[in-house]
Amino acid sequence: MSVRSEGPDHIAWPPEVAAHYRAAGYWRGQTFGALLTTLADAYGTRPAVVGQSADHPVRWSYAELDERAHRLAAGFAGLGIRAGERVLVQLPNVPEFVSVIFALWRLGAWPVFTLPAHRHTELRYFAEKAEASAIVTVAEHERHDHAATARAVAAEVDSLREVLVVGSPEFTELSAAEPREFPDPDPEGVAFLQLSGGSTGLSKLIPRTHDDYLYSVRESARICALRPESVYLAALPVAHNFPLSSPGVLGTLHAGATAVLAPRPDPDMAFRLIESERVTISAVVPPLAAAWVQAAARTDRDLSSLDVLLVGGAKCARELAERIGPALGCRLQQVFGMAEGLVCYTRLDDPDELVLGTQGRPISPDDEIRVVDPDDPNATSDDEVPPGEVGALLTRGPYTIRGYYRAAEHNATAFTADGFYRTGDLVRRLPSGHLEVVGRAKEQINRGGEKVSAEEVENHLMAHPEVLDAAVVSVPDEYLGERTCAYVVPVDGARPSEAELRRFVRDRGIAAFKVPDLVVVVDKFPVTGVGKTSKRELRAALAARAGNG
Ligand code: AMP
Ligand code: DBH
Repeated sequence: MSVRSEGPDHIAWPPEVAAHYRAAGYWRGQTFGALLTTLADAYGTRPAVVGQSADHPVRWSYAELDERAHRLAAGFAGLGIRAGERVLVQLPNVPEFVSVIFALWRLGAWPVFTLPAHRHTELRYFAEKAEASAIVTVAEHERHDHAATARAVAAEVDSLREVLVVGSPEFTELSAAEPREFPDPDPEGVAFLQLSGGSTGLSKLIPRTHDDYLYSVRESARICALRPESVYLAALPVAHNFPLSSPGVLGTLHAGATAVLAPRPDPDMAFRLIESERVTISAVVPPLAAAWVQAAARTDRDLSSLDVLLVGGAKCARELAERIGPALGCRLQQVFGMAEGLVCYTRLDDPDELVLGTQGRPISPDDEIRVVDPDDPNATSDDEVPPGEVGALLTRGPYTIRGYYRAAEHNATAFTADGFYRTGDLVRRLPSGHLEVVGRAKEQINRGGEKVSAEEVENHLMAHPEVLDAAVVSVPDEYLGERTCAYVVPVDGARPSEAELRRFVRDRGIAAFKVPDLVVVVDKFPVTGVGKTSKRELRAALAARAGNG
Protein backbone atom coordinates (compact mmCIF):
# COMPACT_ATOMS: atom_id res chain seq x y z
CA MET A 1 0.00 0.00 0.00
CA SER A 2 1.47 3.31 -1.04
CA VAL A 3 0.01 5.13 1.98
CA ARG A 4 2.39 3.29 4.26
CA SER A 5 5.69 4.63 3.02
CA GLU A 6 5.23 8.31 2.40
CA GLY A 7 7.90 9.54 4.78
CA PRO A 8 9.32 9.12 8.25
CA ASP A 9 7.31 8.28 11.37
CA HIS A 10 8.71 11.19 13.31
CA ILE A 11 10.66 14.30 12.40
CA ALA A 12 12.59 15.22 15.53
CA TRP A 13 13.58 18.74 16.54
CA PRO A 14 17.15 19.73 15.54
CA PRO A 15 19.60 18.56 18.28
CA GLU A 16 20.59 22.07 19.40
CA VAL A 17 16.93 23.10 19.68
CA ALA A 18 16.11 19.95 21.66
CA ALA A 19 19.06 20.69 23.95
CA HIS A 20 17.62 24.14 24.63
CA TYR A 21 14.16 22.74 25.43
CA ARG A 22 15.76 20.32 27.90
CA ALA A 23 17.97 22.99 29.47
CA ALA A 24 15.01 25.35 29.85
CA GLY A 25 13.19 22.65 31.82
CA TYR A 26 10.38 22.13 29.29
CA TRP A 27 11.35 18.56 28.51
CA ARG A 28 11.96 16.62 31.69
CA GLY A 29 12.55 13.09 30.48
CA GLN A 30 9.36 11.70 31.99
CA THR A 31 6.97 9.34 30.19
CA PHE A 32 3.21 9.18 30.73
CA GLY A 33 3.53 5.73 32.27
CA ALA A 34 6.08 6.99 34.79
CA LEU A 35 3.86 10.00 35.48
CA LEU A 36 0.97 7.75 36.52
CA THR A 37 3.24 5.90 38.95
CA THR A 38 4.24 9.23 40.51
CA LEU A 39 0.61 10.35 40.71
CA ALA A 40 -0.48 7.11 42.38
CA ASP A 41 2.28 7.58 44.97
CA ALA A 42 1.26 11.17 45.63
CA TYR A 43 -2.54 10.94 45.49
CA GLY A 44 -3.25 7.22 46.20
CA THR A 45 -6.81 7.12 47.49
CA ARG A 46 -7.97 10.46 46.05
CA PRO A 47 -10.53 10.21 43.21
CA ALA A 48 -8.96 10.28 39.74
CA VAL A 49 -11.70 9.27 37.31
CA VAL A 50 -15.49 9.36 37.65
CA GLY A 51 -17.78 8.05 34.95
CA GLN A 52 -20.18 5.44 33.64
CA SER A 53 -18.88 2.07 32.53
CA ALA A 54 -21.53 0.07 30.65
CA ASP A 55 -24.29 1.74 32.69
CA HIS A 56 -22.75 1.30 36.10
CA PRO A 57 -21.14 4.23 37.90
CA VAL A 58 -17.37 4.13 38.35
CA ARG A 59 -15.10 6.00 40.73
CA TRP A 60 -11.43 5.12 40.46
CA SER A 61 -8.82 6.40 42.85
CA TYR A 62 -5.31 7.15 41.59
CA ALA A 63 -4.11 3.86 43.06
CA GLU A 64 -6.89 1.97 41.32
CA LEU A 65 -6.27 3.62 37.96
CA ASP A 66 -2.58 2.80 38.35
CA GLU A 67 -3.31 -0.84 39.07
CA ARG A 68 -5.75 -1.12 36.18
CA ALA A 69 -3.21 0.36 33.78
CA HIS A 70 -0.59 -2.09 35.05
CA ARG A 71 -2.86 -5.09 34.56
CA LEU A 72 -4.14 -4.00 31.16
CA ALA A 73 -0.57 -3.37 29.94
CA ALA A 74 0.26 -6.95 30.88
CA GLY A 75 -2.95 -8.12 29.19
CA PHE A 76 -2.12 -6.26 25.97
CA ALA A 77 1.42 -7.65 26.04
CA GLY A 78 -0.04 -11.13 26.47
CA LEU A 79 -1.91 -10.62 23.19
CA GLY A 80 1.39 -9.84 21.50
CA ILE A 81 1.07 -6.06 21.39
CA ARG A 82 4.62 -4.69 21.53
CA ALA A 83 6.38 -1.38 22.16
CA GLY A 84 6.22 0.87 19.10
CA GLU A 85 3.09 -0.79 17.68
CA ARG A 86 0.11 1.40 16.87
CA VAL A 87 -3.29 0.74 18.41
CA LEU A 88 -6.45 2.52 17.24
CA VAL A 89 -8.39 3.72 20.27
CA GLN A 90 -12.02 4.49 19.46
CA LEU A 91 -13.72 5.06 22.78
CA PRO A 92 -16.40 7.48 23.92
CA ASN A 93 -16.16 9.13 27.35
CA VAL A 94 -15.83 5.96 29.41
CA PRO A 95 -13.38 5.45 32.30
CA GLU A 96 -11.64 2.70 30.32
CA PHE A 97 -10.41 5.34 27.89
CA VAL A 98 -8.03 6.47 30.62
CA SER A 99 -6.86 3.02 31.75
CA VAL A 100 -6.38 1.88 28.13
CA ILE A 101 -4.20 4.80 27.08
CA PHE A 102 -2.02 4.62 30.18
CA ALA A 103 -1.69 0.85 29.68
CA LEU A 104 -0.54 1.39 26.10
CA TRP A 105 1.89 4.07 27.28
CA ARG A 106 3.33 1.73 29.91
CA LEU A 107 3.86 -0.84 27.20
CA GLY A 108 5.36 1.71 24.85
CA ALA A 109 2.63 1.09 22.24
CA TRP A 110 1.18 4.16 20.53
CA PRO A 111 -2.52 4.99 20.88
CA VAL A 112 -4.03 6.47 17.70
CA PHE A 113 -6.78 8.78 18.95
CA THR A 114 -9.76 8.32 16.66
CA LEU A 115 -13.09 9.95 17.54
CA PRO A 116 -16.36 8.10 18.25
CA ALA A 117 -17.84 9.88 15.22
CA HIS A 118 -15.38 8.21 12.82
CA ARG A 119 -16.73 5.44 10.64
CA HIS A 120 -15.46 2.65 8.42
CA THR A 121 -13.69 4.77 5.80
CA GLU A 122 -11.77 6.86 8.29
CA LEU A 123 -10.85 3.97 10.59
CA ARG A 124 -9.59 1.96 7.65
CA TYR A 125 -7.46 4.88 6.49
CA PHE A 126 -5.93 5.40 9.95
CA ALA A 127 -5.33 1.68 10.40
CA GLU A 128 -3.59 1.39 7.04
CA LYS A 129 -1.59 4.56 7.40
CA ALA A 130 -0.39 3.64 10.88
CA GLU A 131 -0.20 -0.09 10.14
CA ALA A 132 -2.08 -0.57 13.39
CA SER A 133 -2.09 -3.99 15.01
CA ALA A 134 -5.24 -3.59 17.13
CA ILE A 135 -8.42 -1.55 17.64
CA VAL A 136 -9.87 -0.90 21.07
CA THR A 137 -13.52 0.11 20.93
CA VAL A 138 -16.92 -0.33 22.59
CA ALA A 139 -19.79 -2.57 21.51
CA GLU A 140 -22.17 0.28 20.87
CA HIS A 141 -22.36 4.03 21.34
CA GLU A 142 -25.08 6.44 20.23
CA ARG A 143 -26.81 3.58 18.42
CA HIS A 144 -23.78 2.75 16.29
CA ASP A 145 -22.36 -0.79 16.37
CA HIS A 146 -18.67 0.09 16.83
CA ALA A 147 -17.60 -3.50 17.30
CA ALA A 148 -19.09 -4.46 13.93
CA THR A 149 -17.38 -1.56 12.18
CA ALA A 150 -14.06 -2.42 13.83
CA ARG A 151 -14.36 -6.06 12.77
CA ALA A 152 -15.21 -5.08 9.21
CA VAL A 153 -12.15 -2.81 9.11
CA ALA A 154 -9.97 -5.53 10.63
CA ALA A 155 -11.09 -7.92 7.89
CA GLU A 156 -9.75 -5.48 5.28
CA VAL A 157 -6.48 -4.32 6.85
CA ASP A 158 -3.70 -6.92 7.00
CA SER A 159 -1.88 -5.45 9.97
CA LEU A 160 -4.98 -5.51 12.25
CA ARG A 161 -4.78 -8.62 14.39
CA GLU A 162 -7.05 -7.76 17.32
CA VAL A 163 -10.41 -6.11 17.91
CA LEU A 164 -10.79 -5.47 21.63
CA VAL A 165 -14.22 -4.50 22.88
CA VAL A 166 -14.39 -2.77 26.25
CA GLY A 167 -16.95 -4.57 28.41
CA SER A 168 -16.60 -7.91 26.61
CA PRO A 169 -15.57 -11.00 28.61
CA GLU A 170 -12.27 -11.02 26.68
CA PHE A 171 -11.51 -7.45 27.70
CA THR A 172 -12.42 -8.16 31.31
CA GLU A 173 -9.95 -11.02 31.26
CA LEU A 174 -7.21 -8.77 29.86
CA SER A 175 -7.93 -6.27 32.63
CA ALA A 176 -7.27 -8.96 35.21
CA ALA A 177 -3.84 -9.99 33.90
CA GLU A 178 -1.03 -10.33 36.43
CA PRO A 179 0.72 -6.92 36.52
CA ARG A 180 4.30 -6.74 35.28
CA GLU A 181 6.85 -4.04 34.59
CA PHE A 182 7.94 -2.94 31.12
CA PRO A 183 11.03 -0.98 30.15
CA ASP A 184 10.19 2.74 30.23
CA PRO A 185 9.99 4.03 26.63
CA ASP A 186 12.19 6.88 25.37
CA PRO A 187 10.62 10.14 26.65
CA GLU A 188 11.77 11.91 23.49
CA GLY A 189 10.20 9.23 21.34
CA VAL A 190 6.65 9.20 19.98
CA ALA A 191 3.98 8.54 22.63
CA PHE A 192 0.88 8.52 20.42
CA LEU A 193 -0.63 9.71 17.15
CA GLN A 194 -3.17 12.51 17.43
CA LEU A 195 -5.37 13.52 14.47
CA SER A 196 -5.50 16.82 12.66
CA GLY A 197 -8.86 18.21 11.62
CA GLY A 198 -7.93 17.22 8.08
CA SER A 199 -7.46 20.47 6.21
CA THR A 200 -6.34 18.82 2.97
CA GLY A 201 -7.93 15.47 2.39
CA LEU A 202 -8.24 13.01 5.23
CA SER A 203 -6.92 13.84 8.69
CA LYS A 204 -3.17 13.72 9.08
CA LEU A 205 -1.58 11.70 11.85
CA ILE A 206 0.35 13.79 14.34
CA PRO A 207 3.25 12.18 16.22
CA ARG A 208 3.56 13.66 19.73
CA THR A 209 6.32 12.73 22.16
CA HIS A 210 6.06 12.13 25.92
CA ASP A 211 8.34 15.09 26.62
CA ASP A 212 6.63 17.62 24.38
CA TYR A 213 3.05 16.70 25.29
CA LEU A 214 3.72 16.47 29.02
CA TYR A 215 5.14 19.98 28.90
CA SER A 216 1.93 21.35 27.35
CA VAL A 217 -0.21 19.35 29.78
CA ARG A 218 1.77 20.47 32.86
CA GLU A 219 1.69 24.14 31.85
CA SER A 220 -1.98 23.95 30.87
CA ALA A 221 -2.84 22.65 34.34
CA ARG A 222 -0.91 25.53 35.87
CA ILE A 223 -2.41 28.20 33.58
CA CYS A 224 -5.92 26.92 34.35
CA ALA A 225 -5.11 26.90 38.09
CA LEU A 226 -5.94 23.23 38.60
CA ARG A 227 -5.42 21.98 42.17
CA PRO A 228 -6.08 18.58 43.77
CA GLU A 229 -9.50 19.92 44.86
CA SER A 230 -10.47 20.77 41.25
CA VAL A 231 -13.11 18.73 39.43
CA TYR A 232 -12.92 18.79 35.62
CA LEU A 233 -15.95 17.82 33.54
CA ALA A 234 -15.01 16.24 30.19
CA ALA A 235 -18.11 17.00 28.12
CA LEU A 236 -16.47 16.89 24.66
CA PRO A 237 -15.18 13.56 23.29
CA VAL A 238 -12.03 12.94 25.35
CA ALA A 239 -9.86 11.64 22.54
CA HIS A 240 -9.85 15.12 21.01
CA ASN A 241 -6.77 17.16 21.81
CA PHE A 242 -8.74 19.94 23.55
CA PRO A 243 -10.53 17.86 26.27
CA LEU A 244 -7.53 15.54 26.44
CA SER A 245 -4.82 18.09 27.11
CA SER A 246 -5.96 21.70 27.32
CA PRO A 247 -5.91 21.16 30.28
CA GLY A 248 -8.32 18.28 29.80
CA VAL A 249 -8.29 14.91 31.47
CA LEU A 250 -4.50 14.68 31.42
CA GLY A 251 -3.98 18.14 32.93
CA THR A 252 -6.53 17.24 35.58
CA LEU A 253 -4.68 14.06 36.52
CA HIS A 254 -1.36 15.88 36.43
CA ALA A 255 -2.74 18.20 39.12
CA GLY A 256 -4.03 15.34 41.27
CA ALA A 257 -7.59 16.50 40.63
CA THR A 258 -10.72 14.56 39.55
CA ALA A 259 -11.85 14.03 35.96
CA VAL A 260 -15.57 13.44 35.48
CA LEU A 261 -16.43 11.91 32.10
CA ALA A 262 -19.81 12.94 30.72
CA PRO A 263 -21.37 10.35 28.37
CA ARG A 264 -23.01 13.22 26.48
CA PRO A 265 -22.32 16.97 26.32
CA ASP A 266 -25.92 18.27 26.37
CA PRO A 267 -26.93 20.70 29.13
CA ASP A 268 -29.18 18.14 30.90
CA MET A 269 -26.32 15.69 31.34
CA ALA A 270 -23.64 18.33 31.95
CA PHE A 271 -25.65 20.31 34.51
CA ARG A 272 -26.64 17.14 36.36
CA LEU A 273 -22.97 16.21 36.71
CA ILE A 274 -21.87 19.74 37.60
CA GLU A 275 -24.37 19.66 40.46
CA SER A 276 -23.74 16.13 41.71
CA GLU A 277 -19.94 16.14 41.38
CA ARG A 278 -19.42 19.80 42.32
CA VAL A 279 -17.57 20.40 39.03
CA THR A 280 -15.24 23.41 39.10
CA ILE A 281 -14.02 23.58 35.51
CA SER A 282 -15.14 22.38 32.08
CA ALA A 283 -14.46 22.92 28.39
CA VAL A 284 -16.77 23.41 25.42
CA VAL A 285 -16.81 24.46 21.77
CA PRO A 286 -18.78 27.64 20.99
CA PRO A 287 -22.08 26.02 19.84
CA LEU A 288 -22.15 23.98 23.03
CA ALA A 289 -21.36 27.08 25.06
CA ALA A 290 -24.40 28.70 23.45
CA ALA A 291 -26.59 25.71 24.33
CA TRP A 292 -25.39 25.76 27.94
CA VAL A 293 -25.96 29.51 28.19
CA GLN A 294 -29.54 29.12 26.95
CA ALA A 295 -30.32 26.15 29.17
CA ALA A 296 -28.84 27.87 32.24
CA ALA A 297 -31.67 30.40 32.17
CA ARG A 298 -34.25 27.70 32.97
CA THR A 299 -32.35 25.07 34.95
CA ASP A 300 -33.03 24.06 38.55
CA ARG A 301 -29.56 22.59 38.86
CA ASP A 302 -27.05 24.14 41.22
CA LEU A 303 -24.15 25.28 39.04
CA SER A 304 -22.50 27.35 41.76
CA SER A 305 -19.40 25.14 41.97
CA LEU A 306 -18.43 25.99 38.37
CA ASP A 307 -15.53 28.42 38.44
CA VAL A 308 -14.04 28.33 34.93
CA LEU A 309 -15.42 27.45 31.49
CA LEU A 310 -12.89 27.04 28.71
CA VAL A 311 -14.20 27.84 25.25
CA GLY A 312 -12.21 26.93 22.15
CA GLY A 313 -11.93 24.82 19.03
CA ALA A 314 -13.55 27.53 16.93
CA LYS A 315 -13.95 31.28 17.23
CA CYS A 316 -16.10 32.34 20.15
CA ALA A 317 -18.11 35.35 19.03
CA ARG A 318 -17.79 38.40 21.25
CA GLU A 319 -21.55 38.41 22.01
CA LEU A 320 -21.41 34.81 23.20
CA ALA A 321 -18.23 35.46 25.20
CA GLU A 322 -20.01 38.24 27.05
CA ARG A 323 -22.98 36.06 27.99
CA ILE A 324 -21.04 33.11 29.44
CA GLY A 325 -19.97 34.60 32.77
CA PRO A 326 -23.36 36.08 33.71
CA ALA A 327 -25.37 33.04 32.52
CA LEU A 328 -23.28 30.31 34.12
CA GLY A 329 -21.85 32.20 37.06
CA CYS A 330 -18.27 31.36 36.11
CA ARG A 331 -15.18 32.84 34.52
CA LEU A 332 -14.52 32.48 30.79
CA GLN A 333 -11.16 31.26 29.58
CA GLN A 334 -10.64 31.25 25.81
CA VAL A 335 -8.35 28.68 24.28
CA PHE A 336 -7.02 28.50 20.73
CA GLY A 337 -5.17 25.30 20.08
CA MET A 338 -4.35 22.65 17.56
CA ALA A 339 -3.45 19.00 17.76
CA GLU A 340 -0.18 19.86 15.97
CA GLY A 341 0.95 21.72 19.08
CA LEU A 342 0.55 25.43 19.83
CA VAL A 343 -2.04 26.22 22.48
CA CYS A 344 -2.98 29.76 23.53
CA TYR A 345 -5.01 30.68 26.60
CA THR A 346 -6.42 33.87 27.98
CA ARG A 347 -5.04 34.04 31.51
CA LEU A 348 -7.33 33.99 34.53
CA ASP A 349 -5.98 37.39 35.61
CA ASP A 350 -6.21 39.00 32.16
CA PRO A 351 -8.37 42.14 31.91
CA ASP A 352 -11.92 41.56 30.57
CA GLU A 353 -11.06 43.16 27.27
CA LEU A 354 -8.52 40.44 26.48
CA VAL A 355 -10.62 37.59 27.86
CA LEU A 356 -13.66 38.59 25.81
CA GLY A 357 -11.94 39.79 22.69
CA THR A 358 -8.95 37.51 22.09
CA GLN A 359 -8.16 33.81 21.87
CA GLY A 360 -5.26 34.07 24.31
CA ARG A 361 -1.50 33.98 24.20
CA PRO A 362 0.84 30.98 23.86
CA ILE A 363 1.72 28.67 26.72
CA SER A 364 5.48 28.93 26.34
CA PRO A 365 7.97 31.79 26.22
CA ASP A 366 9.63 29.69 23.52
CA ASP A 367 6.52 29.40 21.34
CA GLU A 368 7.71 31.36 18.31
CA ILE A 369 4.94 33.22 16.51
CA ARG A 370 5.19 34.77 13.04
CA VAL A 371 2.28 36.56 11.42
CA VAL A 372 3.09 36.57 7.70
CA ASP A 373 1.74 37.66 4.31
CA PRO A 374 -1.73 36.04 4.09
CA ASP A 375 -1.84 36.17 0.29
CA ASP A 376 1.27 34.10 -0.27
CA PRO A 377 0.83 30.41 0.59
CA ASN A 378 4.63 30.05 0.45
CA ALA A 379 5.37 33.00 2.74
CA THR A 380 8.42 32.37 4.89
CA SER A 381 9.00 33.29 8.51
CA ASP A 382 10.71 36.46 7.20
CA ASP A 383 7.60 37.75 5.43
CA GLU A 384 5.99 39.27 8.53
CA VAL A 385 3.20 41.80 8.24
CA PRO A 386 3.47 45.03 10.28
CA PRO A 387 2.54 44.65 13.98
CA GLY A 388 -1.23 44.60 14.57
CA GLU A 389 -2.12 43.60 11.01
CA VAL A 390 -3.88 40.41 10.00
CA GLY A 391 -1.71 37.69 8.57
CA ALA A 392 -1.21 33.94 8.36
CA LEU A 393 0.01 32.35 11.57
CA LEU A 394 3.23 30.34 11.54
CA THR A 395 4.54 28.74 14.72
CA ARG A 396 7.42 26.71 16.04
CA GLY A 397 8.20 25.66 19.61
CA PRO A 398 8.80 23.06 22.31
CA TYR A 399 5.52 21.19 21.76
CA THR A 400 4.73 21.90 18.10
CA ILE A 401 5.53 19.11 15.65
CA ARG A 402 8.09 19.49 12.88
CA GLY A 403 6.23 17.13 10.55
CA TYR A 404 3.22 14.84 10.21
CA TYR A 405 3.56 11.07 10.38
CA ARG A 406 4.46 9.43 7.04
CA ALA A 407 3.50 12.49 5.02
CA ALA A 408 6.67 13.73 3.30
CA GLU A 409 4.83 15.35 0.43
CA HIS A 410 2.35 17.23 2.60
CA ASN A 411 5.09 18.22 5.04
CA ALA A 412 6.93 20.02 2.26
CA THR A 413 4.15 22.62 2.13
CA ALA A 414 2.72 22.43 5.66
CA PHE A 415 6.03 23.50 7.21
CA THR A 416 8.54 26.18 6.25
CA ALA A 417 12.14 25.26 5.48
CA ASP A 418 13.10 26.52 8.96
CA GLY A 419 10.53 24.30 10.68
CA PHE A 420 7.56 26.61 11.28
CA TYR A 421 4.13 24.97 11.08
CA ARG A 422 1.73 26.77 8.75
CA THR A 423 -1.38 26.76 10.94
CA GLY A 424 -3.65 28.02 8.16
CA ASP A 425 -5.20 30.48 10.59
CA LEU A 426 -5.46 34.20 10.02
CA VAL A 427 -4.66 36.16 13.15
CA ARG A 428 -3.86 39.59 14.49
CA ARG A 429 -1.29 39.88 17.27
CA LEU A 430 -1.76 42.46 20.01
CA PRO A 431 1.13 44.16 21.84
CA SER A 432 0.43 41.89 24.86
CA GLY A 433 1.13 38.85 22.68
CA HIS A 434 -2.52 37.83 22.63
CA LEU A 435 -3.84 36.56 19.32
CA GLU A 436 -7.16 37.38 17.80
CA VAL A 437 -8.22 34.69 15.33
CA VAL A 438 -9.98 36.37 12.43
CA GLY A 439 -10.39 33.56 9.92
CA ARG A 440 -8.78 30.72 8.13
CA ALA A 441 -6.59 30.44 5.10
CA LYS A 442 -6.83 26.70 4.74
CA GLU A 443 -9.70 24.85 3.13
CA GLN A 444 -11.41 23.55 6.18
CA ILE A 445 -14.93 24.07 7.38
CA ASN A 446 -15.23 24.45 11.13
CA ARG A 447 -18.65 23.04 11.93
CA GLY A 448 -18.98 24.06 15.55
CA GLY A 449 -15.52 22.70 16.35
CA GLU A 450 -15.85 19.61 14.15
CA LYS A 451 -13.43 20.14 11.31
CA VAL A 452 -14.50 19.10 7.85
CA SER A 453 -11.97 18.90 5.06
CA ALA A 454 -13.41 20.35 1.87
CA GLU A 455 -11.24 18.10 -0.26
CA GLU A 456 -12.27 14.94 1.54
CA VAL A 457 -15.99 15.58 1.03
CA GLU A 458 -15.37 16.61 -2.58
CA ASN A 459 -13.68 13.28 -3.22
CA HIS A 460 -16.64 11.40 -1.81
CA LEU A 461 -19.06 13.37 -4.00
CA MET A 462 -16.95 12.81 -7.08
CA ALA A 463 -17.16 9.08 -6.56
CA HIS A 464 -20.83 9.37 -7.56
CA PRO A 465 -21.24 8.26 -11.18
CA GLU A 466 -23.31 11.33 -12.05
CA VAL A 467 -20.94 13.88 -10.50
CA LEU A 468 -18.33 15.53 -12.68
CA ASP A 469 -16.89 18.01 -10.20
CA ALA A 470 -17.54 19.13 -6.64
CA ALA A 471 -16.50 22.09 -4.53
CA VAL A 472 -17.27 22.29 -0.84
CA VAL A 473 -17.34 25.65 0.91
CA SER A 474 -18.51 26.99 4.24
CA VAL A 475 -21.72 28.90 4.80
CA PRO A 476 -21.96 31.12 7.85
CA ASP A 477 -24.34 29.64 10.38
CA GLU A 478 -25.78 31.26 13.45
CA TYR A 479 -25.59 28.14 15.59
CA LEU A 480 -22.55 26.18 14.38
CA GLY A 481 -20.47 29.10 13.12
CA GLU A 482 -20.12 27.40 9.76
CA ARG A 483 -21.96 24.73 7.79
CA THR A 484 -20.91 22.89 4.66
CA CYS A 485 -22.31 23.61 1.24
CA ALA A 486 -21.38 21.34 -1.65
CA TYR A 487 -21.54 22.73 -5.17
CA VAL A 488 -21.81 19.96 -7.72
CA VAL A 489 -21.45 19.92 -11.50
CA PRO A 490 -23.20 16.82 -12.92
CA VAL A 491 -22.00 14.80 -15.88
CA ASP A 492 -23.74 15.63 -19.17
CA GLY A 493 -27.43 14.91 -19.15
CA ALA A 494 -27.59 13.90 -15.47
CA ARG A 495 -29.39 15.77 -12.69
CA PRO A 496 -28.82 13.98 -9.36
CA SER A 497 -31.04 15.29 -6.58
CA GLU A 498 -29.74 16.90 -3.41
CA ALA A 499 -31.24 14.09 -1.32
CA GLU A 500 -29.62 11.42 -3.47
CA LEU A 501 -26.17 13.03 -3.19
CA ARG A 502 -26.38 13.44 0.55
CA ARG A 503 -27.51 9.84 0.93
CA PHE A 504 -24.65 8.72 -1.31
CA VAL A 505 -22.05 10.51 0.81
CA ARG A 506 -23.58 9.21 4.04
CA ASP A 507 -23.52 5.65 2.68
CA ARG A 508 -19.77 5.90 2.08
CA GLY A 509 -19.33 5.17 5.76
CA ILE A 510 -18.04 8.51 7.01
CA ALA A 511 -18.80 10.61 10.04
CA ALA A 512 -22.25 12.17 9.88
CA PHE A 513 -20.86 15.66 10.46
CA LYS A 514 -19.11 15.45 7.09
CA VAL A 515 -22.30 14.93 5.06
CA PRO A 516 -22.87 18.28 3.30
CA ASP A 517 -25.55 20.37 4.96
CA LEU A 518 -26.52 21.86 1.63
CA VAL A 519 -26.03 20.60 -1.93
CA VAL A 520 -26.39 22.90 -4.92
CA VAL A 521 -26.27 21.45 -8.43
CA VAL A 522 -24.91 23.93 -11.00
CA ASP A 523 -23.82 23.80 -14.65
CA LYS A 524 -20.29 25.04 -14.06
CA PHE A 525 -18.05 26.61 -11.40
CA PRO A 526 -16.69 30.13 -11.47
CA VAL A 527 -12.93 30.07 -12.07
CA THR A 528 -9.88 32.16 -11.16
CA GLY A 529 -7.42 33.70 -13.58
CA VAL A 530 -5.49 30.47 -14.05
CA GLY A 531 -8.68 28.41 -14.31
CA LYS A 532 -8.94 27.03 -10.77
CA THR A 533 -12.35 26.76 -9.19
CA SER A 534 -12.90 29.97 -7.29
CA LYS A 535 -14.20 29.10 -3.87
CA ARG A 536 -14.19 32.74 -3.04
CA GLU A 537 -16.82 33.32 -5.74
CA LEU A 538 -18.82 30.29 -4.66
CA ARG A 539 -18.96 31.67 -1.16
CA ALA A 540 -19.99 35.05 -2.54
CA ALA A 541 -22.74 33.37 -4.58
CA LEU A 542 -23.98 31.63 -1.45
CA ALA A 543 -23.98 34.89 0.48
CA ALA A 544 -25.99 36.47 -2.33
CA ARG A 545 -28.49 33.57 -2.27
CA ALA A 546 -28.85 33.99 1.49
CA GLY A 547 -29.32 37.72 1.02
CA ASN A 548 -32.12 37.18 -1.51
CA GLY A 549 -33.75 34.33 0.38
P1 AMP B 1 -7.47 20.62 14.63
O1 AMP B 1 -6.73 20.57 13.33
O2 AMP B 1 -8.70 19.78 14.67
O3 AMP B 1 -6.56 20.37 15.78
O4 AMP B 1 -8.05 22.09 14.74
C1 AMP B 1 -7.20 23.19 15.02
C2 AMP B 1 -7.82 24.41 14.39
O5 AMP B 1 -9.04 24.75 15.07
C3 AMP B 1 -6.99 25.64 14.52
O6 AMP B 1 -5.95 25.69 13.56
C4 AMP B 1 -8.05 26.71 14.30
O7 AMP B 1 -8.38 26.82 12.92
C5 AMP B 1 -9.27 26.16 15.01
N1 AMP B 1 -9.40 26.70 16.37
C6 AMP B 1 -9.11 26.10 17.53
N2 AMP B 1 -9.39 26.90 18.58
C7 AMP B 1 -9.86 28.06 18.07
C8 AMP B 1 -10.31 29.30 18.64
N3 AMP B 1 -10.37 29.49 19.97
N4 AMP B 1 -10.71 30.27 17.80
C9 AMP B 1 -10.68 30.09 16.46
N5 AMP B 1 -10.26 28.95 15.86
C10 AMP B 1 -9.87 27.94 16.65
O1 DBH C 1 -9.46 22.73 17.99
C1 DBH C 1 -8.46 22.20 18.51
O2 DBH C 1 -7.79 21.33 17.94
C2 DBH C 1 -8.05 22.62 19.90
C3 DBH C 1 -8.77 23.61 20.57
C4 DBH C 1 -8.38 23.99 21.85
C5 DBH C 1 -6.96 22.02 20.51
O3 DBH C 1 -6.25 21.06 19.86
C6 DBH C 1 -6.57 22.42 21.80
C7 DBH C 1 -7.29 23.41 22.46
O4 DBH C 1 -5.50 21.81 22.37
